Amino acid sequence: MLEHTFDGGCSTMGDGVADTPAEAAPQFDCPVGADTCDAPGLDPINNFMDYTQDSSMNMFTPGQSGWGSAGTSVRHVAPSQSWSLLRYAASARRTRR
Ligand SMILES: [Ca+2]
Repeated sequence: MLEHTFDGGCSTMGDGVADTPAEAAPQFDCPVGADTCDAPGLDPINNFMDYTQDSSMNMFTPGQSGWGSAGTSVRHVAPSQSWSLLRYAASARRTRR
């Protein structure tokens, strides 16, 4: 399943997706330029699998897309964990009709 971008923290495994920059912990709001790990890349605050506000989230990486469409990936996320993702999934479903 697709993990959150902060899963694994700064470890080399991170979230298990090669092209998402590691981050130490979830980011909230929209901390542009945040960089919580020494590994290359700023924290992926624009990624749907982080916890930033909806207006900041606008992408999955190509590696994450390999897990399937957003609609199938987000079903693995518990409702209590990310309302933003669920709202995104709902809007994606509406768009698809
Ligand atoms: Ca970094």
